Amino acid sequence: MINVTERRGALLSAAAGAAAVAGSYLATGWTPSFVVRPVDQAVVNLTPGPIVTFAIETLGETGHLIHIAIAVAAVVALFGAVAFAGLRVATRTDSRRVGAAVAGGGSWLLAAGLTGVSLGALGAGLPAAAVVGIGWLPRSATPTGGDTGTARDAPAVVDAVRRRTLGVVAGALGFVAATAVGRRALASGDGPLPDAPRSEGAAARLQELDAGSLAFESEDLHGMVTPIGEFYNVDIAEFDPEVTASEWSLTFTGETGSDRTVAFDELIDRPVEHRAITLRCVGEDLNGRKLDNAVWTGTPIRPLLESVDPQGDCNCAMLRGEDGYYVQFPVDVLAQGFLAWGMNGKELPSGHGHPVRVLIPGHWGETNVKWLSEIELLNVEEDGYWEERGWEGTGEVKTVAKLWDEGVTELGDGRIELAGHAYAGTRGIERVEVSTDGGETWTDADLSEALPDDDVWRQWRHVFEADGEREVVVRAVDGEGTLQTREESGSVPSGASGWVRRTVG
Ligand SMILES: Nc1nc2c(c(=O)[nH]1)N[C@H]1C(S)=C(S)[C@@H](COP(=O)(O)O)O[C@H]1N2
Ligand SMILES: [Mo]
Repeated sequence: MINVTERRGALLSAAAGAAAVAGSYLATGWTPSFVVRPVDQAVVNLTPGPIVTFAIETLGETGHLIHIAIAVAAVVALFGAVAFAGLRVATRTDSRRVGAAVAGGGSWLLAAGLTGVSLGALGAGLPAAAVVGIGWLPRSATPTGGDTGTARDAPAVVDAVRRRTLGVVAGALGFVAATAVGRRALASGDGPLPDAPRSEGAAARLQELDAGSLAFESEDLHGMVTPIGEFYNVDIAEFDPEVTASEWSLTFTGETGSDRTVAFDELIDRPVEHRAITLRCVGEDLNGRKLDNAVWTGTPIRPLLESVDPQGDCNCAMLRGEDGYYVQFPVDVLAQGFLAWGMNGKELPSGHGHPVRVLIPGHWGETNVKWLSEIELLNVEEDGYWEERGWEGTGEVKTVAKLWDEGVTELGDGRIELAGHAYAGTRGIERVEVSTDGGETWTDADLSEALPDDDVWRQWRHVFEADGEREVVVRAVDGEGTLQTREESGSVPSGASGWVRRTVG
């Protein structure tokens, strides 16, 4: 049987655990120093490949939420156990101070142990100490006289204890809620991203893309360039690594004539380019939203690569990021790539690989390593993170024409505008064809201007008279004249294929 005291202890401990986690979040925000992060990392690492694949394929964002929820629950339980010990010690020693010190000090140690950051860990320690310090009651004040006994005591005493407990628990939950809301507001007030070093030429590139773009009726449909805050995001971890430009370096290792480490200042001193490069994730649905375009500021990889004299037998390299991500593909492909420190003229935001990421034209998103730290030249091919989990996503992108919800607009005069983006990597898009009769007949859509030398999507637009329900189908033809594959397949393992179709009108 659980008696009143035990229930009270459990409730207070849970409240203290939640308050400790919230306090850590208040101190650190959603950064690697937040106590949930190491546990989340463990959850990710311990999850078997097929489940990760299932989560991506079937659950999508829900999959992320689930593993975050598991990690948060585990961390609340850990801090709850420390608080519970604090309550016990308080009762043993009959001292509120000692109990609070044990709960607070223990939580601080636990947080510091988990994150390695001792100052931020105070954020976890203080609320835990407060909950235990305020919540604990001496034997003389509890109905059952402390640790053991049953609730046979005077109703007035029971009531007073209950009020005290609920007050402390409500206070702790209020703290959790205020922290969750307040910290987010604080983070979004971080202000605009600074301009990237040597990004002066990016503005001209952005204007050039703008000038060649189609005007859409729908205001929600992206133009040629995706705004930074709306650019899609795919990460293996819930927490972005925090790497400052002065800490950052890139090391070439493995089968090289000579290893080499490049620092940030050295990198940005190299010849600068501003390139439009579109990214698409191999894991997205045929008509999914993990396709975006930006203008990136950076420097070509080829000269750096040649300077280390790659010598491996497989002509292949493993790239690694600070988050533990790794991907392997041919050196020839890497040599066409780009090391970027700017996005649409701004410093790379943390979610897109601050301070430096790789961009590989025409290849699936997973080759574009963020928070890049190492390029290892190999002798033998090895699987990357996603390849170990069953994907084949290091090759060239498939051709696709999208028709998103925002791309269908009733113009009010009986006509409907269909609009979207089409992408075929470095092959380019030659034509987008639209059918409004389920694929019987086809019309060429209007296209935004073709941009040479880039790896960038094109916009398409087609207006037609709406006369009842129509089945619309769209398909693209790439710059080599090849029609988008008709045969339908899911995204696993090498990207979705088929033609996007939807009912309109
Ligand atoms: N270090 C690192 N790089 C990474 C990833 C990652 O999880 N970690 N995800 C890859 C995948 S699968 C894709 S589709 C792109 C997405 O880039 P974005 O988040 O900037 O859109 O980054 C790639 N680079
Ligand atoms: Mo991806």
